[in-house]
Amino acid sequence: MQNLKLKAKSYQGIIDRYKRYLPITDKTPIITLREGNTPLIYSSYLSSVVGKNFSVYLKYEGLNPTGSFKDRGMTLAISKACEGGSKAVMCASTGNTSASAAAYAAKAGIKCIVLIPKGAIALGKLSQALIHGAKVLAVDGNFDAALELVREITAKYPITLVNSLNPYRIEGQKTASFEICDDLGRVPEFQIMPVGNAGNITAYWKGYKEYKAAGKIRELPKMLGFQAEGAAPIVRGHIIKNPKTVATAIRIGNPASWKQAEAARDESGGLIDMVSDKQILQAYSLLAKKDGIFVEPASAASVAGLLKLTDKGYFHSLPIKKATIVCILTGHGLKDPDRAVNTVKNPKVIKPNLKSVLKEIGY
Ligand code: AN7
Repeated sequence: MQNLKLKAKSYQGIIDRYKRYLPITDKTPIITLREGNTPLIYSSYLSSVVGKNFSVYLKYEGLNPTGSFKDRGMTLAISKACEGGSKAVMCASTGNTSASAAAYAAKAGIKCIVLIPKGAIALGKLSQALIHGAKVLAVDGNFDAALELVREITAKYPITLVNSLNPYRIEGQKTASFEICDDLGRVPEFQIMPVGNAGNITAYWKGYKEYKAAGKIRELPKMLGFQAEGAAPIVRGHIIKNPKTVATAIRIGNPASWKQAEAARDESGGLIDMVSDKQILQAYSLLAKKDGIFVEPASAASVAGLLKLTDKGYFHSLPIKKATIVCILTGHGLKDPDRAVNTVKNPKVIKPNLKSVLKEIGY
């Protein structure tokens, strides 16, 4: 395929880097946009908030080609779909999956169909699915209803499902755990992440377990997942019919990988808890102001969770003296610029002269 024409030894994406851990063969056409290899950024601010001897790192997945972690799973799902001769893929999406599916399907030259919940996805994500040429249909219902339809259609027609029910999505996404361990040179003690449809927590946990089995790491991290209060089926123990949260990416009431998320929580000795929209937006602003990192609201759920656990004394209640905590920042802030503008004051309009500017900036 195209990427193999590139002889340079530059980074070639997650399939190339981690092929020995992935279900690919010499015959798999590799459809890549050079996803992965995202930075793990130390946060001195958050480390100081948690306390002495705690190091907090941020895995900035918003820097993937389409601006979210979905690209890791999509490169493999689309490559395998092409290997199998598929001519069309389909997904339901709160936005990021559709943006990623549309981009990778475009690269592969196959058809992409996406069902989105009407009026409930961020503008940046919608614009991505549209401009990449996907057939976008807005369902007058929520994500869960859209996913149900996609499951039915892809079971009956020759269209490949590329939601995280597709095992190749999970396989691709697990490479983020590998990167974290490779970058740190060890496993972190804790990993904190948002939970929506629960594919990503399933993928990370699989990745850590495989790295341990391969002798790359000695221990496993505790998996700490956070849902939004108005969309917290796993925390509450029942399906939420009308999920509500400003974090539209995780506005999901019946996660497809519910059981796997509980397994990751229980096997790791971790937890799945929830944060309010207010806590999410506070963390969202804090990340932008203190760390210079712009994420979408759903991603801020991990840092909101970190702050909630810190307030509750969770980390200090454990029999550990020092620890590394990794927060996953799943998507870029530019996906949802309206939210940013609505969270702060709009710029003040002034006269176009020196005096007016100097007065406003205090010089
Ligand atoms: C930024 O795009 O479900 O728990 O359809 O976009 O694996 O679902 C997005 C989910 C976290 C939750 N952060 O991950 C979709 C979709 C962001 C997201 C999640 C999503 P999962």
